[in-house]
Amino acid sequence: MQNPKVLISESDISTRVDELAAQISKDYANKGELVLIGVLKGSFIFLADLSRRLSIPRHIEFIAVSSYEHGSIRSGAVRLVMDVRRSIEGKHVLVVEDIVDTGHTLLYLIDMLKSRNPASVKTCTLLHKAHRTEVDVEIDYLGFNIADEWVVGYGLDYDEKDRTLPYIGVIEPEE
Ligand code: PRP
Ligand code: 7HP
Repeated sequence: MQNPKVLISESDISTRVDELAAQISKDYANKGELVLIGVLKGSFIFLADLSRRLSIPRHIEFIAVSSYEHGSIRSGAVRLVMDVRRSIEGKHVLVVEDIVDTGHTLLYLIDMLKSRNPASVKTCTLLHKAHRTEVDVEIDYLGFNIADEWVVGYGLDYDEKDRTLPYIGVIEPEE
């Protein structure tokens, strides 16, 4: 089988992750411990790389959600599947996503986390399909805007395949 076509190379990802980590480290300097919440599964590689490049105190948590689907169509409804393990009350929180597509997942998470009285909730995503986003969701730190194509690699999958590719590639989904 052919490998997906390179959209964003390994070195371009690395350069951008460096830049994001530098900006986040600057913005959160002297604000105490930052709680990074990775959204499973897709964010696991991005979160690992980003978190290791920060120069501020940080704590890692994971959360998992599931989108309700009718066939291949997502309804926009999101359900919590796995919660964080520690309270975020009074903490600065940064939600880390691999991709914002319709925006429903991130909007659900922001609302849910804000209801727990954290000091702040901000968002960081490696990729954003801005043309597909259906809701008003704030992205505070963005890696790359991309077109409406199905991307895989660096944590992202197509039917659980290609998550561990070192670059972001484009595939043609089968019907
Ligand atoms: C992907 C991605 C985001 C969500 C974005 O997760 O990791 O969490 O979709 O989509 P949205 O903006 O349209 O809500 P997915 O449900 O594919 O699960 P996975 O991360 O486990 O692959
Ligand atoms: C979710 C998702 N996962 C992998 N690749 C994409 O292009 C995606 N859009 N939304």
